[in-house]
Amino acid sequence: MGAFKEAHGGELRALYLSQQDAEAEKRKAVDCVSWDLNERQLCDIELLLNGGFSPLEGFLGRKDYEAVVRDMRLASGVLWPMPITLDVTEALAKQLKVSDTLALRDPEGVLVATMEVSDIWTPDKAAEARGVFGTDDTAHPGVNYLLNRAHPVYVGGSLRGVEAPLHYDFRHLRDSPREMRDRFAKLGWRKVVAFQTRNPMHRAHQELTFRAAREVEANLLIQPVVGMTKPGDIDHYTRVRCYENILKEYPEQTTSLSLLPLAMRMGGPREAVWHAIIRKNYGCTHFIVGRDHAGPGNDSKGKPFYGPYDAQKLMTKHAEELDITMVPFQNMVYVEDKAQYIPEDEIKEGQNVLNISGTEFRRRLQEGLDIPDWFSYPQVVAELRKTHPPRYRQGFTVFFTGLSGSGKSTIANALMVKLMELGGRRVTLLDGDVVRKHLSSELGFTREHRDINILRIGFVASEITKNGGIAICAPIAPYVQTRRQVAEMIRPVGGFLEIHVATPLKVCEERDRKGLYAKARAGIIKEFTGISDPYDVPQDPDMSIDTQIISPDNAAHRIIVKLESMGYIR
Ligand code: PPS
Repeated sequence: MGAFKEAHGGELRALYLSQQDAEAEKRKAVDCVSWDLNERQLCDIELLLNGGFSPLEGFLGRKDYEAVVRDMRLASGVLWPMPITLDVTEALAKQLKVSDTLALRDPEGVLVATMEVSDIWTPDKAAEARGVFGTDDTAHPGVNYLLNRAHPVYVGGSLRGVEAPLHYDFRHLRDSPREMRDRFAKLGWRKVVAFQTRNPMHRAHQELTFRAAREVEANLLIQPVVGMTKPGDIDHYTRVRCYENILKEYPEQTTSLSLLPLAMRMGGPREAVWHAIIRKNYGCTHFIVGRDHAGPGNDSKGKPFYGPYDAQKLMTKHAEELDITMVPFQNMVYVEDKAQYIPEDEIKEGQNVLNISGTEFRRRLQEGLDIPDWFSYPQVVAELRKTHPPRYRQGFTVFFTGLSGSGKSTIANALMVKLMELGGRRVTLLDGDVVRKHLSSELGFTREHRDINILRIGFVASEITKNGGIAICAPIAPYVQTRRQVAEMIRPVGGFLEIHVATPLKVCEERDRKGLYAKARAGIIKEFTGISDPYDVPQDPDMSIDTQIISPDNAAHRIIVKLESMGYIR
């Protein structure tokens, strides 16, 4: 007890320089080594600089980092659960030494802060993952980021803030901890309970937050995360419009909405403690911790990473040290006979409980099915439907892969014509030959060039898909890794179907329509797919077509039926 309170002393440690000093710092930084902050680092630095991560005074140095990973404390003993580190490339690390000044810039080159480098080291990331997240399973989004996306070297040191990262969206809803505290003071809000969320809010959340505020006789701050959340979450633009709608459902003058530019790690219990400290810095007195707070979902064996109430347990363990009080909550469920939401543990025997899981909710949105009023507010659902239309109004990509001469182009053309006959969406055919003429004319057939070619096709297809159109792609796309990258680009923005045109090499070679196989065998064409360059056979395509057995017209028809069964056309 005490250490944490003393460290904060109720005071914020914003790290911005005065305007005059900031100007001088900008001039000085011109001669310094620069690092362009990525999306996550920009989120972190914003909260470091504005005091959201108080008492931190910069990205962690090595001693603090090791203590945080091991004991959930800074080297001074102050409770701090999440390592906030600056990860950089080896190339940048080589240009730096301790006590240098590092200029930290946004992607446009604007100087956000300078760092007095105190430590440069290569962390044991797997040990960090196990210490912080309790696992090194990359099914955990925080672990996956750490092991597969974060750069290999950490640089620590104190920060001098020059200019806050810029936001153009929802500026009226963004507050620094100082501004938030001032607002509470102005409104006379002495007790404030904060609610953290990364999802749209429905009736259950409204009821839960309303109850929490009533229980502790406090005002309510809805403070959703708009930095980085779990991959696949609903985008924050849509969510904020939903929150603005739900705000109208609270009694006037009781509730406030403010956005938090936090990059979540989905760290469950440790993350809950971190969230609470941040809210304390924002001037809140209470913090709601519900079921499975900041939960990352299931591990690669299908088991939850953390127990549903582990976060509450860890918060309780450190309650004495935290200068903010937890308001624990059970899952809220709808009891039909009472037409009311109540906490799960208050259900009496024989009561009829209704529930729609997250997965079921998404399915109903996808298929344009009914979402009942007891579950959500019609204005919230309408907002979600705007950006998440049912599948038959979403864009999609049909991606053919197969050997040269396998029949991809013929089937792709037949499919295009059938889709145009059906109408409703615009169709673009990105055939191998067409793409090589218009998009990739300078490329050859080395592995590197093929990858660039396929990724270009993927990029164009993902843009078409995102904007509600249909992209039909028909390259050879011989490498599994690149095909996977394309699928990952497109799936978040619409439908993606991989079709393997599985005509055997022998047949393609016998047909040899363009005479290329003969030339390849003669060694005139080098690196020819199937002859002198590999083709990775798709292991799990959405459909496999052998043109020896089935005509192009029939193949296109089968694809149409498949698209119908998936709900993309009707
Ligand atoms: S890739 O691998 O996906 O980038 O290839 P793609 O863009 O589909 O281009 C394949 C067409 O280019 C012709 N061609 C070759 N194919 C494979 N390997 C080599 N070395 C090669 N050189 C030229 C060939 O005609 C392919 O056309 P399709 O329509 O597939 O028969």
